[in-house]
Amino acid sequence: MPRLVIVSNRVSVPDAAGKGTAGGLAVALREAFQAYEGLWFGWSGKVAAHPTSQPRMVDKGDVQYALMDLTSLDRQEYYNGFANRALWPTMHYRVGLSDFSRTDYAGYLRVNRTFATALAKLICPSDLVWVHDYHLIPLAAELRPLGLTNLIGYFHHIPWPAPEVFGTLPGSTDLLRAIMDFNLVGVQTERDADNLRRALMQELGAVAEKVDVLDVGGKGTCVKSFPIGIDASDFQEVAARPRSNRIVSQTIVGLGSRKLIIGVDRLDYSKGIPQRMEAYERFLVNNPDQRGHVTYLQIAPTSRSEVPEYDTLSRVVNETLGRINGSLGEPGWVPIQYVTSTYPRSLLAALYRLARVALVTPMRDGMNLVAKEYVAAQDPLDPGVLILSKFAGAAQQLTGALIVNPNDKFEVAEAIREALRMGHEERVARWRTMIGPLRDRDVSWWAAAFLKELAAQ
Ligand code: ADQ
Repeated sequence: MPRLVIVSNRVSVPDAAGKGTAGGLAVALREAFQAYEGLWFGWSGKVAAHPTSQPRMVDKGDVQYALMDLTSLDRQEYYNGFANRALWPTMHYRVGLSDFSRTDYAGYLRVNRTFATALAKLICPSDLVWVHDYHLIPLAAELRPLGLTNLIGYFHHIPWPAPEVFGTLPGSTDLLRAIMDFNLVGVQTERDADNLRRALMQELGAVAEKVDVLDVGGKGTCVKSFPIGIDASDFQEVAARPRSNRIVSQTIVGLGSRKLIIGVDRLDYSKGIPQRMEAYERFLVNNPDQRGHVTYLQIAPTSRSEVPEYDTLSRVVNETLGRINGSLGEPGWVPIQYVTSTYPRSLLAALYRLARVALVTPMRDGMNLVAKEYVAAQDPLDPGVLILSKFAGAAQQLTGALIVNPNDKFEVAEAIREALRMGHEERVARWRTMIGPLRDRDVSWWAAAFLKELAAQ
């Protein structure tokens, strides 16, 4: 069995109790290490005064962690700058928000080179290397000139946009060239795979050897979709445990006979939180008999607060929330409850299970794990209804959801009404179509499918 080397922007080192962070990627990657001995390389999350060329090594059982610190200039240019202010908006079709700066781009390439130089010293010839996400697109192109001939795979967790959209970003052709240094490129959906293949053909003149294998001047790469999953059985089990948590008990008491609608998202403009609040407002305006009978709980932990667009979003969300609660609320009833805390998985699972409806309405999303977690957390005998954006990768799989266009407030408002009125039989039937595929294509399936394909290249 070859050793597995995972490279991601952030590394999540388990704490003394063996627990790591709760984020989707961290959980997914820890799963990959169940089957392999390995090394996990990336940014420690720390900022140091001087650039580091040697990672700090931490040993935890079968997995070794190699942690690089960044300087504050690196963090500003590579992470907050090119990755989060130029690539992230472009990949999410928000060309107007994309702020390209040549200095940030140079910083992005510099950090990728520093990572490659440090990583190359740790890699053995038989290692399988698996690189994650848009922060590290040039990594293989930096590793190859250092003599690495290993199989190197890349998984892109966010959408790959249409070529016309990606092509608006300066540097996009160089990034496409860099993609060709990976042996396997995994994306979330067939739509993303098609977009990337078309960009490679149009911009680099790539020739399709087979449907998913492209060649540019003798260099071949395979582009395929591997929809990421969750640990569905574990989520089901955690959600079914008796609820002893204070927050859950308080939520139950606070709800009384009201139905709960839930939204759980990082505070990010791709998630469509203000638009969702306005759709809920439209629902309350159109259905005055429902006022006082529903509560919408939006959980939205702050993210990327150093990026100005996220500050603006936070302000817009607070204003929208205040306006709706002020104009439609009544003494004893607040239409929208809003919290920004991060919660443990068990608490999130219990809240999902309490909710009759989940509103998962991103404007664009690679996959969206919250949609999958909500379905897995439901009581099989009395499941809730998922309202899901057609622009989330998850919509390709969760076809039992009420699929909506998040840009259309009236359509989302109508879906909320339909979800709240949906009969028991239909709720169970819809849920059953989703839970089977969720369990079959869970996170272990995802990691194993990608690594099997990589090893076969
Ligand atoms: P994200 O954009 O972060 O992930 P998502 O897939 O929904 O989006 O994953 C978020 C994770 O964070 C979920 O596991 C959720 O439970 C957790 N989370 C959210 N709010 C939380 C809170 N308040 N407390 C604790 N945990 C919370 C990116 C892409 C997605 C893709 C994933 C994985 O943008 O499209 O699905 O990577 O590939």
